[in-house]
Amino acid sequence: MNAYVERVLAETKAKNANEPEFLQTVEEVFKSVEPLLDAHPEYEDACILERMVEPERVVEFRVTWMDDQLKHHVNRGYRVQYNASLGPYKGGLRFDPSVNLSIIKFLGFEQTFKDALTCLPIGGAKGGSDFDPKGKSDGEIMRFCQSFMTELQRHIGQDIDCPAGDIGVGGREVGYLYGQYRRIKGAAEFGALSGKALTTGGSILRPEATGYGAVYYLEEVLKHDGEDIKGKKIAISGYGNVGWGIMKKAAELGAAVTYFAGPDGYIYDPEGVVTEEKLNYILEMRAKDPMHCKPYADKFGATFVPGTKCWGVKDVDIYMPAATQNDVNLEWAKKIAESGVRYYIEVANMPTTNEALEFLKSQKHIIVAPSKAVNACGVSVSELEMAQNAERLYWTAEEVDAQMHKIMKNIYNASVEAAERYGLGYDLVAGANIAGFQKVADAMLAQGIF
Ligand code: 2IT
Repeated sequence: MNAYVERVLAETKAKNANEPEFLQTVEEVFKSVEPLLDAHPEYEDACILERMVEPERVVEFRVTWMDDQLKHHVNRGYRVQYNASLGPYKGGLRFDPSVNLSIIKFLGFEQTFKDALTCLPIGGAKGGSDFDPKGKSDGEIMRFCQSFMTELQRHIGQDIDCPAGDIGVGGREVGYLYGQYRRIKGAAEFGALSGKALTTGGSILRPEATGYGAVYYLEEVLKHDGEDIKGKKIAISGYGNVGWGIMKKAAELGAAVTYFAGPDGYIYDPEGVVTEEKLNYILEMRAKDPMHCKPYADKFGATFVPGTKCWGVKDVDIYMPAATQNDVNLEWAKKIAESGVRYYIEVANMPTTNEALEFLKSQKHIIVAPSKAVNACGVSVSELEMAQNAERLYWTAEEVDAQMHKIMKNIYNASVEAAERYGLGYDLVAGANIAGFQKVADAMLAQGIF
């Protein structure tokens, strides 16, 4: 291992021993940029790695809110403003009981390099709360969002930090957050939040963007292999906003998601989630109860397999984990390798443990694509939303979609080129890490030591 990486990893582990997710992503990224560090000793001179493991700012705050029975509750809120050397901090908010500082730091770190890959002027950030939105009434969600924003508003702004959604935060939550921001600031500052409704400065195609972009990236990978997406079958995990976008775009291009997994088990629908009725039902089912996908099988006569994941099924061409972090561990990775499926396209942020990722990359018959490239279209359309807000205009779907295609192609090409430049062959994972890292590191150098 490169001595500089080794030293900074050891220091980071010692300092952040109780942050496993953060350490996981730091190790994954730093190990894969070793060839870049070997070629650029100036990064070590300027303490680039030491600076990259320290977010520019961590904000942690109390969120008190009242439930429908007028009982008080206290949650913890976070905003990690990771790195703004490329533009205002940008990244989502996650509301989920699993949220803690390690998870928000890992997401902020990943977001920094993802946002760099988009080649748009945005820095990296992430935030959220351990608040559990499941089973809460609309009024409870609204009061929580208002209380959360009452504190967060002092740290964000269109030129400072623009949060958006992530797990547990969708259009409804962004609407409540923006409303509170606007009331406190006394100004219609649309660019302070993205993922807003179309009537409130939102961008067309933002809800679809992450899933569509993942499929656009997949098309580039298939093209490289002389393959076409038409007729391909896909297994995914997760059927939230991102999974739904994948289903919809795949159907439009003549492919089909035939397996999807949720918290209660997985669905096998041999015909695929391809009709408008099925696609709409996914949204309805999720809004009603995000913990169970079984109702889909009951409604459409599909197969439901309880209590397990669909990794390892053989009758698909592509796997796309689109649920949450560490969905695929070494055990699942071995099943994936045995299945003979060629394409493993990460979509959720860090869906693969480091040992599983290394194992999958070592399998010659599998092409692995990394989430920070594959899922970057979501934040890209968020940035296009900021651009529309800044010029006080709305773009058409055609304009936004053309940009989405361009951005995803650029990300794919930049990753391929970066890997080739360092003699790594067709390594999309290392290529994306190197291309994103180099952009951030060079901007940091150019702005001097701080
Ligand atoms: O992980 C992500 O890129 C997001 N949750 C979207 C971030 C954004 O600012 O749209």
